[in-house]
Amino acid sequence: MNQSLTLALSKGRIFDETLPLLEAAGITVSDDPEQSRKLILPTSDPVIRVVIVRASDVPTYVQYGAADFGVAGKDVLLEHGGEGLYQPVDLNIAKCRMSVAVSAGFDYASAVRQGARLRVATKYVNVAREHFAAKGVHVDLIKLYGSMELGPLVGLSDAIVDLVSTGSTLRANHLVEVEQIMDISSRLVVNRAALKTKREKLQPIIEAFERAASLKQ
Ligand code: PRT
Ligand code: MG
Repeated sequence: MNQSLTLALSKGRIFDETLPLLEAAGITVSDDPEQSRKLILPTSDPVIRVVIVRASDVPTYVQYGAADFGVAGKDVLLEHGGEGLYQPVDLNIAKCRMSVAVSAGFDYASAVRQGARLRVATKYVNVAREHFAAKGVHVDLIKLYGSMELGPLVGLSDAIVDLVSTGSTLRANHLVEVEQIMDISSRLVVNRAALKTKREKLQPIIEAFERAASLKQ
């Protein structure tokens, strides 16, 4: 039985914060994806390799079995839907929150109270739709792929739904966080078929990740 494993990671914070978890499982990656242009990185374990993909593509690679497992933010998983994915561990890494923000001068509370139709720009249309529907606020959602912070500044939208960690991006753009929707962290995602066919190789890694993550709480 082929027990080789492919792990999908995005470069940047997810790669950086997954390295210590891999080390806890006895696996090291010597290439740095920020330096190297390689998209497939070998590891110290000859049967385990890492593929570098866009953060929002991790669930797709794992869903179709092009990668056996991966690490993805809850934000990304909620938009993807999680189909075909087993999500055994909250890794407690790449933490932030999903929030609603508006321009410093915008009176969000009274706009919501008056039942005005709010224009909301976001990459996270599913989360945003559910959040405002639950509050009974009517919204026009404008899908963006990045730089959401610009939306209210140029009159594209009244509000944005985006990830916030330190708050410095909002401050630098004169935006104010008016609602926190949910806490975000990254999860381990495993292809459902691989979990069965490659359990022998996967299980110890999942357990090592679980132990290392529980120490991070
Ligand atoms: O950057 P790229 O377009 O390639 O993809 P991506 O933004 O999806 O990937 P990446 O690597 O930036 O983020 C991967 C995951 O990290 C996300 O899916 C989140 O789960 C998690 N994460 C944690 C964050 C942040 N913190 C974060 N601060 N993702 C993005 N941000 C951005 C945020 O969108 C905003 O523009 O950082 C800015 C806010 O940061 P502060 O510190 O100024 O508040
Ligand atoms: Mg980013």
